[in-house]
Amino acid sequence: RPRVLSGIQPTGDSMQLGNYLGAVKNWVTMQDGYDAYYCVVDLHAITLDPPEPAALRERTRIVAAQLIAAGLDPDRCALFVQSHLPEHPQLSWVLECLTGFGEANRMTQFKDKSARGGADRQGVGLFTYPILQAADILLYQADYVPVGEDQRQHLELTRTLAQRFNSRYGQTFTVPDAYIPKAAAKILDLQDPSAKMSKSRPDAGTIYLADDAATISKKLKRAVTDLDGEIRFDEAHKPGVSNLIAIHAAFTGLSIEAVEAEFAGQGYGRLKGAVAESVIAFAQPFAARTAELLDDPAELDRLLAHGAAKAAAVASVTLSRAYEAVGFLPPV
Ligand code: AQP
Repeated sequence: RPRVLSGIQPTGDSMQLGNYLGAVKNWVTMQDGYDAYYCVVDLHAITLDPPEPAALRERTRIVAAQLIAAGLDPDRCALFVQSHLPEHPQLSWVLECLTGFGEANRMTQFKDKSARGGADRQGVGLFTYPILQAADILLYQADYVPVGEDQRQHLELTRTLAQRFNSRYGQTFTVPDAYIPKAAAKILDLQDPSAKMSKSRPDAGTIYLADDAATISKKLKRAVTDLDGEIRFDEAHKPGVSNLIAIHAAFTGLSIEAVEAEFAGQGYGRLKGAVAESVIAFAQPFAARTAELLDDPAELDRLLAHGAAKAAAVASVTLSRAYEAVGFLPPV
């Protein structure tokens, strides 16, 4: 079976709609037919505004619970926490030494995220995190990486580093392909449809899967649209309306064309109301299941330990091969 690996950061108190539609929904589908590894990437979560230690621990459990509530089954996939596997930073170091400074500097997420903070918020970790991400992926010899469109450039870097390592030290890593959904690959901020929806942007433009029904309705009611009043999918000229159509289509399973047809000639208010209903129909049972899982943190931790053991079986083999290829003296 082909292998897949992907990760999500435990930043914020809940995953947002874009995380689910752009990535996690595919993770759930890919448990069948793929050898699937999914990781809560907590090492990445301290790259920008490191959270309070207790909050980071809590958020790690929340994301893990949300992933299970979304449909991941710890028996059918390996669901684990990145910091439980020391192999991730151990491989990352080697890949850092293979990465050009200019190459890392071209990463647009680094530019976006560092532009948002002051100089004191820009640690070296924010600069090198795409390389740690490459290690996350290459350790598992992943064939596919199911991610949203925003991660395409990082995946390209991963492919480049795998090829560079293989040509310098001999065939060691599988060169992975991105697996990006055709629809909903990039969910946009409701208040600023020129930006992607993100946990680290202001709350009003981001729907969290933990938001209650009233909050979801309010955020959607206030979503920025345009002045021509026509419900039509046109990402270039009508990004706000197209975003609402894409969200509705993804949650109802309808095609974009079917949504356009359903709302032809109607006002934006009607569309927003319907999107709110389809999001809430998913979010309410999802929140209830998440709460149940969080009620028993010991069981959740046990599931994550089980996932870490499955991940370690693969990661330790890859790391030993890579270290040996580089020429590090093996421990006896
Ligand atoms: N707006 C989006 N549309 C589609 N996919 C998205 N993803 C994130 N935002 C969108 C996908 O979600 C997965 C996990 O993302 P992450 O939390 O690890 O990091 P991120 O991409 O940086 O997500 P956020 O929400 O924007 O978090 P912050 O603000 O903390 O950095 C990835 O596969 C990503 O493509």
